[in-house]
Amino acid sequence: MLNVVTVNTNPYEGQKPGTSGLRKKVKVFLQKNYTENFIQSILDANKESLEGCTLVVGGDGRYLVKEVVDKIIKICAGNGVAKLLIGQNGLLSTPAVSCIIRKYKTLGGIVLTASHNPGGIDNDFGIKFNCSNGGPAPDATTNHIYQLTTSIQHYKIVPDLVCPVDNIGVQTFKVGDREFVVEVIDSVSDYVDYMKEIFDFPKIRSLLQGSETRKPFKVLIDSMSGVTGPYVRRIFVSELCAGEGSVRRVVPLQDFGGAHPDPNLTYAADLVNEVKNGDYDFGAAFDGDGDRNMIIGRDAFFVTPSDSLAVLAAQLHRIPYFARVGVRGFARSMPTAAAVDRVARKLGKEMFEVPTGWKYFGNLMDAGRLSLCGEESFGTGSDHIREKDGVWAALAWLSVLADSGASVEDTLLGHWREYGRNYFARYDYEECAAEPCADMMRALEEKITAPGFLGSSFSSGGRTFVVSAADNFSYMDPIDRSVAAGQGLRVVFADGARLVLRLSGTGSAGATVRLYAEAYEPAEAGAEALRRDARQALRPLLDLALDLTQLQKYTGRERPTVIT
Ligand code: G16
Repeated sequence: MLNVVTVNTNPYEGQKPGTSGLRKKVKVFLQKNYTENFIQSILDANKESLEGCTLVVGGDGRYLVKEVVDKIIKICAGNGVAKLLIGQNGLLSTPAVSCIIRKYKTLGGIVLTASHNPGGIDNDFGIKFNCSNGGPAPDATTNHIYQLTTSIQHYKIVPDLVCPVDNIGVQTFKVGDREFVVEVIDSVSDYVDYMKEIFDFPKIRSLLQGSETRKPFKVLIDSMSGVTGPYVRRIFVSELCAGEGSVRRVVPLQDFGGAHPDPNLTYAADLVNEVKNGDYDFGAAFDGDGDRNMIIGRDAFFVTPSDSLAVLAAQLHRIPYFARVGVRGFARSMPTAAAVDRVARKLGKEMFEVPTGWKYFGNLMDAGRLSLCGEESFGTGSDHIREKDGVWAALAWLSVLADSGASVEDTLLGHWREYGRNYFARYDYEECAAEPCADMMRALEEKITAPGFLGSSFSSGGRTFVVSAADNFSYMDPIDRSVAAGQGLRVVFADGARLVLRLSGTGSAGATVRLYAEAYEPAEAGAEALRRDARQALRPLLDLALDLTQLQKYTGRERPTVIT
């Protein structure tokens, strides 16, 4: 029989979950009791339902995942949890956690990831709690967890419990007079089974393989050494028979091979180059924990996440899941370009604009009002689970292309011809000094909310921009009426152009400033206007943004760290 030990501890400052869980440098998590405090606080926040419950545990394979899985097992055993479902070797993608929580109706899950942030001993780690709907905990829960971290005095643990997670199978332990079960599950199976229900795999397979009358459709799928590797191999190589040459970086590595596992044109540049220089019709990349995606077409034709969302919204009927369950509303995060809004209008669907953070979509989905949503930060997903889902997005695109027979580029051109084009760019200034950035936000908020700002006009690059709205975005959840205020400064212009400035909630050090710019070109503007280089099209707006925000002065940065 194993015994529960109560260990005295002291609170740490700063254990406040950000946009998506607690993300800090690995070395912060390595401090004595730091990780234990946070895990105990997650469990305490669920105190009422803990006795006899089941939780899902898994992570993206980065440095420290296995050690923290071990701590979670021991602390859960000490706190009356009845059962843990753990991915083999501690590996589960974020969408897979969501899928498994929902499938087995567990109390929730603990996800170990810092998502797209780099891994390794000198980089980032993260812990996130997902609720019984499979989605990231809402603000009320994360605030509660945070409150508990500020006063924690002890945690409960079963130090002598030894439970390896290398092999699939059930292990049962006697803890005091209770039974504690750990089931190590195949990381991939539940998720893949679900994808096979959602999509028509034989149809995608025949697209990829070609036929007597059609060339094979060649894909290159990049897991960026993150957790999606095993999922991608099982789906694209074993199920869709795309061939080993159609996948890359499919072995999860603790440090993602030293790369930044963020699927965008900067960090997935080698995929982009391979697709550009090779004979590929389609490319996709996913981030460390598998919830983000980037889609490119032949010659590395880039699909912005905002456009990807709009195209899928317009073509959801081509996906068996939606043909079966129907299509409800659409949603996007506030800084995401409004391309999908136009689709919603045309199809007569409800449209929601929420703050940045996938957690804001969950209530709408649970209430049956939201089918498809996305974010400019390379997140796309649907109500099939409660997380964004990278592999799902790639399969959704392939389903659309298999059904329409069009290329990626033609799909986009057709979409712009019908709806017009929302040019979009985001400038990130990473790890800046926090104080001047806070000053910058304050100064800009004062400026844009001052009397006279509304209606004022600015000239830039030969264009005139007239302010039609300006505020610090605030959102009231239509379901539970909770309010999230201070979600980003936005300036909207009369021609539909928009500027947004906010501080990231996922960085692990200093402040990361995000500047978003969007300009709308109507369909009537003609082919040339719809096919411009995005940065060129946005130049006047971006120059105006730098002037308005005084970004370079406050951050001391000449140029952004990343442009997407
Ligand atoms: C998380 C959230 C997303 C959010 C993104 C960026 O993504 O789940 O909803 O858009 O962070 O947030 P921020 O702009 O505050 O850095 P992930 O992929 O990191 O979990």
